[in-house]
Amino acid sequence: MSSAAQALFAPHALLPQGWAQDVLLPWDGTGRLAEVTTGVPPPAGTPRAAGPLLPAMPNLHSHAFQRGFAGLTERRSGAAGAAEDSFWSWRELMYRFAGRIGPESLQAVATWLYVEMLEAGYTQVCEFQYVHHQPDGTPYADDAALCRAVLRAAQAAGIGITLLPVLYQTSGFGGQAPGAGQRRFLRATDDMLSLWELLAADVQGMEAYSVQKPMPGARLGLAPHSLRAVPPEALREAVAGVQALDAGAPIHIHIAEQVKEVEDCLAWSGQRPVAWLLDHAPVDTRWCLVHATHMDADEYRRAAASGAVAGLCPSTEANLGDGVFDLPRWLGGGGAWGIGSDSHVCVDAAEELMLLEYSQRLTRRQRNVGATADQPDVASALWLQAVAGGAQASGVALGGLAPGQRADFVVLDATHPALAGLPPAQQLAAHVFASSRSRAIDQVWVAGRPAVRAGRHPARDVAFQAFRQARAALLDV
Ligand code: NGQ
Ligand code: ZN
Repeated sequence: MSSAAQALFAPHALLPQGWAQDVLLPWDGTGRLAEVTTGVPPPAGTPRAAGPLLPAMPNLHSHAFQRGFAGLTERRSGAAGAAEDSFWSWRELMYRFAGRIGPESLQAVATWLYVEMLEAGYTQVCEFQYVHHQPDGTPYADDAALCRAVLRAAQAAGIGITLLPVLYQTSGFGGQAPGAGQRRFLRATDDMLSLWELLAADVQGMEAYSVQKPMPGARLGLAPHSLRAVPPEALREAVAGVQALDAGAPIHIHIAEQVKEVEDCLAWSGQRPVAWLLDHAPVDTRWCLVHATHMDADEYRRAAASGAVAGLCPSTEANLGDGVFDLPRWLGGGGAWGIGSDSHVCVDAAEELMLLEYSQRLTRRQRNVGATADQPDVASALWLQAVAGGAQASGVALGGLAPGQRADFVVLDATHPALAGLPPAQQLAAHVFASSRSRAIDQVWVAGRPAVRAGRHPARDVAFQAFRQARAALLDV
């Protein structure tokens, strides 16, 4: 396979409308698909995908630093029983870890994480970046030091990034003073807008595509952390300020993840969080409502109709004991959704989709809940929906195998024991539901370039060594 390829031929590819045969996928000099033609003979000299070809998956929610302590909180903290361990006690441990991260360690952890993401079929990451300052809360000499660390990591790994610098001001509804564990996150609204302008220049530089060093798209958005952390006036000003600079900038917010958050919001405002947000913010297709786990029927209907993407993080939501999103209700309202790996206890697009579908089956006692009238194969249906919603939340054209979209592909390993000899839709189903946590990915392409071959990213070993050292140093304090 030549890295200078300008087209790929796929005997089987998952197009937005479903599986197609003998698909030719040529792209232009900016790495975007020029056209998608089906039923054509393989052109001489064009590389051929050895397995079923899928659109690559956007990862719509990441806190990169949390990869460094994934797996380290699976231990009961007291004698009183499981009730003592909750999202909120996990958060205390997470804050301790967040207190130690620095620009170099963040870059090392994020680079490794992004290598893992690429190997797992994700080609764009929405990085919800909220650690901004030094451990005592004073800004770094370069106010953008930690945001720039994740931009460098994305560049080193070759993953597209939607950077979402986070606005964080309070510890609870009604303007409660932040705690010591939150001081690295705090920014006045003006400081956020100046940071945003600094980063806008960096991100624009990354967008430049040259034949020597093609870069996948970078995009800058804004993340008001949550209604707990951002008072109404700051939310209004920051969103308006960013949208004056870039009218289409993605806006991501954590919302209604925990029951306590809903109760506190009701006590503060008389409204549930999603209802409050829909009444007080210009929620539309630019918005990503991360988690949105606890909505009543009216909130499901209104939020879906707003055009916002539901940012589902199935493995983290299970890990933290959040609750279960009602996917059929959301789909019934025409809602868009995508997946994020959030705290990175799992970095695998297929596994997230499996967990999402299984949470629905367990609560409804039904099967194939995510399938649609157009797409009865549940893995194909989930994959396509998550790609479309993830692309929308990323603010980047990577919404599947269609002209104008970035040439980002996953080629499955058709020789994997779970897949070998099956028809293509069943190979994807086996990848999602039946590969027993072993990966069935052969290649991943980003903007018309192979980023992963034979399941491996070329920087895997170097990135892993740096990650290992950084994690050991972070834990040894
Ligand atoms: C975060 N994570 O910002 O990392 C949050 C926890 C919070 C998730 N919500 C902190 N999964 O929400 O206050
Ligand atoms: Zn989060």
